[in-house]
Amino acid sequence: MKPETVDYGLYLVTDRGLSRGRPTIEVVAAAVRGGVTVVQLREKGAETRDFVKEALAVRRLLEARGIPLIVNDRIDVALAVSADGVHLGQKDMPIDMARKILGPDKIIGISAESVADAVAAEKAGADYLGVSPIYATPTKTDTVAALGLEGLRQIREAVDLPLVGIGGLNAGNAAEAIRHGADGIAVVSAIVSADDPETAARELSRIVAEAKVREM
Ligand code: TZP
Ligand code: MG
Repeated sequence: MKPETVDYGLYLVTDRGLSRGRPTIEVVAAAVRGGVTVVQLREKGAETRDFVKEALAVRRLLEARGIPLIVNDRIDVALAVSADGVHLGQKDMPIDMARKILGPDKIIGISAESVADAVAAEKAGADYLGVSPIYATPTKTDTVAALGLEGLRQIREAVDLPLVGIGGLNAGNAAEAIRHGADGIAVVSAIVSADDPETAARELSRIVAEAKVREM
């Protein structure tokens, strides 16, 4: 999938520990039925063997539906399973090195925690940015202070790259993130921990689509 054709509207980030005992492949399948447009596999504690097995299964599921698979951190895993790209944080592999390894056609997403991060990532050739964190969240506590909607707005004004907001986003605040310049919202718990991930994804997808229409 060409990086420039991606719809970032509803970006699912997995977390098996928050999925209430449901296998990630099942949560992803439900989220896909509900309308997620990108899936990032984020398996912090997983053994490599488990991670590649799961990534292959998820890739098969997504490939058939034209939904891009992004792998968190692990460039090796992304290449091994022919994922569409990787998502890298500020302490992960630098973009220029990642690009050298991955080549021009893979998607490289970068977590931007400030305007300076965003500008640097754009200059270095990132394909999209995760603006992180919009709100404080128990899902990830080793973050900088929440950027808030104003922080998102400032990053929107500083770069042209697609932006996905992440951190504490849910059905109650997704629309305001879109209104403050996000092209999409990235969520973990709002989908993976939901009673019904399919219904949760469908609702978020509708909210994002409606907020985008109002932006146009
Ligand atoms: N990066 C910044 S915040 C975050 C990540 C992976 C976690 C977001 O989780 P949630 O449950 O959607 O708040
Ligand atoms: Mg990382």
